[in-house]
Amino acid sequence: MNISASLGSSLAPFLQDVLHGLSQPHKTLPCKYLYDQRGSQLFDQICGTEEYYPTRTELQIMNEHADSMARQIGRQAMLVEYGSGSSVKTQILLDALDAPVAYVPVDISEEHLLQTSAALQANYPHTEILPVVADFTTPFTLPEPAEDFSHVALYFPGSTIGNFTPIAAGVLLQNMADMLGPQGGLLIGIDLQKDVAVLEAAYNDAAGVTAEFNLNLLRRINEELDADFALDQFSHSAIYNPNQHRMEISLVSLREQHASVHGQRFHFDAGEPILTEYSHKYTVQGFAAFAAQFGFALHKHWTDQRGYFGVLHLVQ
Ligand code: AVI
Repeated sequence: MNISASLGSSLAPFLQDVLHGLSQPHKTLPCKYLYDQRGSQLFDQICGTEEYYPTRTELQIMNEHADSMARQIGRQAMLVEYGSGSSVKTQILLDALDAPVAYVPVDISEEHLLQTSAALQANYPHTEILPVVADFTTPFTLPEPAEDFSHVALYFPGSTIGNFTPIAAGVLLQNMADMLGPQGGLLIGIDLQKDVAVLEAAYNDAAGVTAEFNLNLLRRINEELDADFALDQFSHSAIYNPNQHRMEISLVSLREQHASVHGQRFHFDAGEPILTEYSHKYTVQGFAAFAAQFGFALHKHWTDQRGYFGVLHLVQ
């Protein structure tokens, strides 16, 4: 990969973010870069591990309560989904909704988005599928469906909000509130606080898939940013911080060492962590109180029997 040729193109922000993150007193790398093609495959594998409960629990909640959710959302909505991926959970919702006018999947990965959208349009001929290639963390314009719709229903599943810092989550909720307007609603999946052993097992699966997912970030930096991290000299760590109610996921340097990224040399102490991801865990009432700061009111929520995961409908 020719870095100089790529500067000024889409690689430049990645390089800048990596150099910036590794220059901080507490080294950090933005978690959005975990999801290259290999990282996305590994994340899908994580979802299938015995220990990682969120995906299957949320799916179970959707299967059980989609009719009730659809009633709360109401008729003739324009359903917008952030970070739609392969839209699996959305199809459960689309099947339950009463005359949805349009479905707008929003994702940064164009190829995957367009493929999924074409397949969905064939399955839902009466709902206009209007894909938008965008980074939903910054404001973007919604498309206009051909038919009139009564309101926008925003769907944000997967507890992806948990990977944002509280400040970034607040910015996102404010952008959502601005986009939704007074009639709109937000259906959001959040991972709930629970036994620490359950949480830590979910991010330290026995097969080592989460560790590989985390280390893949260094492999990606080596490959794309002309870096020389010794992958076997960093180890995966995922620990629950009970004060901040979050999993803190990092790569820990196994010895004192150096690594260069695009000609810039970084020093690592033995045991020094590079923070790669937060995964915040909430209570339903705690999240509702947080969202209330941005004009949202909790309308209804659904959870599983163990109370592991919540899907909340919040209205403006
Ligand atoms: C995508 N996100 C909600 C996952 C989570 O649980 O925070 C990412 C993940 N990281 C390691 N395992 C899963």
